[in-house]
Parts: sequence; structure tokens; C-alpha cells
Amino acid sequence: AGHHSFVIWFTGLSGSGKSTLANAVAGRLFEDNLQSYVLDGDNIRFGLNKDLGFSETDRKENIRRIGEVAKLFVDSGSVVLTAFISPYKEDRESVRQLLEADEFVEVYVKCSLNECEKRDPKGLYQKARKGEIREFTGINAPYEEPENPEITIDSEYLTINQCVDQIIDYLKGNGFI
Ligand code: GGZ
Repeated sequence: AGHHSFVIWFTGLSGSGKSTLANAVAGRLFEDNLQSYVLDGDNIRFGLNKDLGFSETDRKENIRRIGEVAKLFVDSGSVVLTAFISPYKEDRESVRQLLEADEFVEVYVKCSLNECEKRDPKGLYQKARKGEIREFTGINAPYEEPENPEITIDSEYLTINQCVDQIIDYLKGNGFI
């Protein structure tokens, strides 16, 4: 299988496990001697995109910039994993169009709102329910499910390891790694 550079684009609700999975997959790739880089809120929303909030316009611009950055990584020869809600189908499709067909792997981290709300690792859902956060995805802002993602991960019912295995199997089975 040929090693090339590509984007693994995780999408899903807050609390679905995108960042955890992206980092776990990066760790597994590293064990296979494959360098990769994770883009997430920590290194993008506090830096490049610190001027952006969570309105529809700002989220679209957030995803547009992340797509462009991901493309730069791919051009430089890297494997890049992105972990953003990316709630709008149109924005995810625009990123897909920026890249070649064999450079974009969309991973839908599927977890019900009910379960994400139960996990609520940062207490954000509770705040959103109390009206302390406006436009919170799943509560009072939309999340458009992917229709044809390369991979759908049932993170509600699988362990992190099972999720990672599913992604690695896909990458191996389809010649990405
Ligand atoms: C959704 C919000 C919001 C609102 C703050 N809606 O669980 P987290 O904390 O760590 O992940 C969420 C993150 C979402 O940022 P993204 O850049 O991934 O969003 S998007 O792709 O829609 O641009 C959450 C926190 O930021 N957060 N306010 N209103 N998530």
C-alpha cells in the first residue's frame, strides 16, 4: 500500500469524541512510523481563528480556513487529522472539493445528542440548556449529518480502541497507509 498525504476529517457533535479519536488515530499511525498532525480547537480556535465565534458565518469561515490549512499540510506531504464539529454539509463538501478524491476521508463520529449531553465533559450542554450559551450545536444550532461519509463511527456504543481499529482498517483496506 502506498503512503501518501491526506486529510482525515472528523465531524460530529460536541462530546461525540472527535478530538479523542483523532489523537488516538495519530498515536496509532505514529506506531506505524507515520507522522501526522492533529488540528483541533486547541491549536486553531485559540490561534489562527481566535477572531471567530459560533455564529453560522463564523463557523463557515472557521471551516473554510481549516480546510485551506489542511490543504497546505497535504501539499507539504503530511497526513492531517481535523477535529471540528463542522456542522454544515456544504462547508464539508467545499473542503472535499479543495482536495483530490483520494486525499479526503470524512469520518462521521456518530453519537446521539442524548448521549453527548449525558457525557457533557465540559458542562457546555448544561449551560446551553440554561440559556447561558447561545447557538449551541444540537440545542439551538444545527448539525447536518453527513450523507456519504467514507467512515461512520458509532462512538456511542464502541470503545475508543474499537473506533480506532475501524479507522485504521479502512485506511489499510483502501491503500491510504
Ligand atoms: C458548539 C461550542 C460552542 C457552541 C463553544 N456550539 O466540546 P468542545 O467545546 O471542546 O467542542 C466544541 C467546540 C466547537 O468548536 P468547532 O470549531 O469544532 O465548531 S464549528 O466546527 O462548528 O465551527 C465546544 C466549544 O467549541 N463550543 N461554544 N455555541 N460548540
